[in-house]
Amino acid sequence: MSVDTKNIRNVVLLGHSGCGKTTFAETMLFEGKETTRRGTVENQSTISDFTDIEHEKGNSIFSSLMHVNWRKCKINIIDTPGLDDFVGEVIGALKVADTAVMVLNGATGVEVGTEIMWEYIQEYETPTLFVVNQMDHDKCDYDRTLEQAQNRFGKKVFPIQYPLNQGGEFDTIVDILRMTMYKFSPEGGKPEKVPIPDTEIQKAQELHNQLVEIAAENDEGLMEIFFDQGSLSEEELAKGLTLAMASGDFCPLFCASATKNMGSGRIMGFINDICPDPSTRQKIILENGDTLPCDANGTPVLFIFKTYIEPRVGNVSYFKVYSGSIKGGDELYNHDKSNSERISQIFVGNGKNREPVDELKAGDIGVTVKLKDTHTNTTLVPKGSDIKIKPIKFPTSRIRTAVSSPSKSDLEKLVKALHMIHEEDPTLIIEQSQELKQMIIHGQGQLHLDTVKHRIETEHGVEMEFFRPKIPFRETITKAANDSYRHKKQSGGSGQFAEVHMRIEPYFENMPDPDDLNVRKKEVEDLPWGGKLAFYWCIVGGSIDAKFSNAIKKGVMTKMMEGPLTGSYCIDIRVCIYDGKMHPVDSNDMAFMLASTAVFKTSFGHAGPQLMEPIYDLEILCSGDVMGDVMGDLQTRRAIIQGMDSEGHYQKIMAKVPLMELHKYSATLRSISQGRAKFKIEFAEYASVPHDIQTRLVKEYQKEMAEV
Ligand SMILES: Nc1nc2c(ncn2[C@@H]2O[C@H](COP(=O)(O)OP(=O)(O)OP(=O)(O)O)[C@@H](O)[C@H]2O)c(=O)[nH]1
Ligand SMILES: [Mg+2]
Repeated sequence: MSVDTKNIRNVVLLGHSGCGKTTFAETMLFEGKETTRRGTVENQSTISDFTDIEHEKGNSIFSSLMHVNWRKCKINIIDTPGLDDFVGEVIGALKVADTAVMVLNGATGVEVGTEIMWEYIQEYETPTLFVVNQMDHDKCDYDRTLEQAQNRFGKKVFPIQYPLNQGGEFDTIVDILRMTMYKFSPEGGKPEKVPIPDTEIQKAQELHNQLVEIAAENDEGLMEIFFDQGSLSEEELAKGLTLAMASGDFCPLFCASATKNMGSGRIMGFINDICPDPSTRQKIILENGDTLPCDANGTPVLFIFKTYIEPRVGNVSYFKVYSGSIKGGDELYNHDKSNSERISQIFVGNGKNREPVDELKAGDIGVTVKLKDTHTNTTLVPKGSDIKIKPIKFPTSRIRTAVSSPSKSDLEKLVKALHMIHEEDPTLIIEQSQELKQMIIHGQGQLHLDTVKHRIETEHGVEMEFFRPKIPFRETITKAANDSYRHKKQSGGSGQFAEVHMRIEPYFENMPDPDDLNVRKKEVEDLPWGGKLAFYWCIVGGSIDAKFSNAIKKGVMTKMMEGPLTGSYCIDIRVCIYDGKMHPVDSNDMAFMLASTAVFKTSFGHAGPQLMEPIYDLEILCSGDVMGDVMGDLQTRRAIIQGMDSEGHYQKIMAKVPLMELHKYSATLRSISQGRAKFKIEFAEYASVPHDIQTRLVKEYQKEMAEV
């Protein structure tokens, strides 16, 4: 039996690494009788973390789909990794979720990971509920955690529950929505409901009244009833709170202990009663900006939000039915690839286990296998429909490394394995850099790339080595220079002859024409690697025939592609060819090309050559106590601080840093901040390399060339 849209709830578990998401998912499944054995992260027995690499690392690395039936609802749960290196998994899951469950660690409160997740929640405008987990932890401090959450995310974080005790003795929660108290036995599970004691009733009632006001505020009808009667019925309260959640004005907060199996039942009850179903969520935005109602009777629209490659099975595709309904055997169309795809079988998932189902309706999340050529971010629709869901925007990379395999024969296997991982993980970018003559992989952090390496070696049996990646420097000049070169070669019969006189100058937009030369023809070219080459033909009196101009330009380009300083691309140069000589028999294109390359190289050396390096905008979010160390480290990286800002308990630092100095930054930042800092980078501009560093780099290049 398929589940109706109004009975579907799609929740994503988010939070800083180690707050207890995977353990919490396990208690939800156990309470919902999806499993009879409550697994633990320590015993590598959770349903969510089922891969070898997750067992080895003790952290979630992939998002995983589970589901549980609770009262009238099917709750799809996606557990995500809290480590920022695996943020691609989080973003894909958030895309299809209708409620975010932000798990806080009651012992550590709001953490950097919480802040980062909150940013993504804002982007997707996902209704959110908070869970203060680890209530049983010795160092748990519920009040501090609530205060931090309210300070950081606003008073919309509202305590639906508060505990009467915490730490080792935690077993009692006051629920101000139900106006009852839950008391757990030491094994957890279903609590006993007891009246709120007299000592607490006033506090509970005050909070309850605030809750009723929140419920009334989002609907005029409810507001009127509230003013007339001073209260709302249970049904009205639920309706109002659903609206408040959907509008983002209300983020209820709950208490739980995932390891002691306390609290998840009530939270699932709330998800069932109050959290929005997929159709009440804001309409879905399509790629063309249109909207699509989540209607089971509409056009079938499937969106693939995640791909996992399973040994012996191949691609396992996770999808959300955005509209219509889907049955095993249905035929849909992939417009990206112009091919049709038969959805042979559909499943619902619980970790690695899949259970076939007949039908999934709008809003539901499912799994299928063996699609021919359909990847993450693809929309499948009936042939003829042009509906396309706005794709997931994965974050840009933060670190890069050059890779190779020690044996040449494994190189092909390495490339294949990397592409398979990219299929699952679009945040891993593979680049065969012609410019740097290296294979470079880009990712989210050292841990991300280390994990890729580990998978390549264990799952694909290919050795992979990391190297320091080269820097895509650029070369340019700072002043004008005039030079000439004569290329002359006599070998037996016909010889080679060409003489070229060249002026080179730094190019800039709208630069005036040279006043001492007679410009005959101007070509200004955008270079494929950025910057420009202006090539001016200023020959008078036919000293060089115009038919050789292309060969001369080609000669310049040859050197522009492998600059004289470090072999890097040259940019922003104006070249004027103003004189030369030719020979009626011995001059040809080749001779002029060689002469031009040679004169360009010489004049470049006389024109104040300058190496340019890529500069990145770096943004760091770190906890205040590690700020000093983070700043100290930046000083060793030639960073220029652009600004500082405080965000809650966190400090934001903006700086410009040369790419050269960002090598291994991810690992260093993690170690100096003990994981309490995150960063992102974005290419900003090219800037001059300081003189001493340029001298060293040029020497290194010359040495390297001499060794070849
Ligand atoms: N005392 C206590 N420990 C908990 C609780 N929930 C989880 N833990 C422990 O905290 C550690 C991390 O738990 P996980 O469930 O793996 O945390 P996570 O949020 O999934 O972590 P990532 O996958 O890295 O994002 C494990 O050792 C758990 O046993 C809790 O309620 N109380
Ligand atoms: Mg986890």
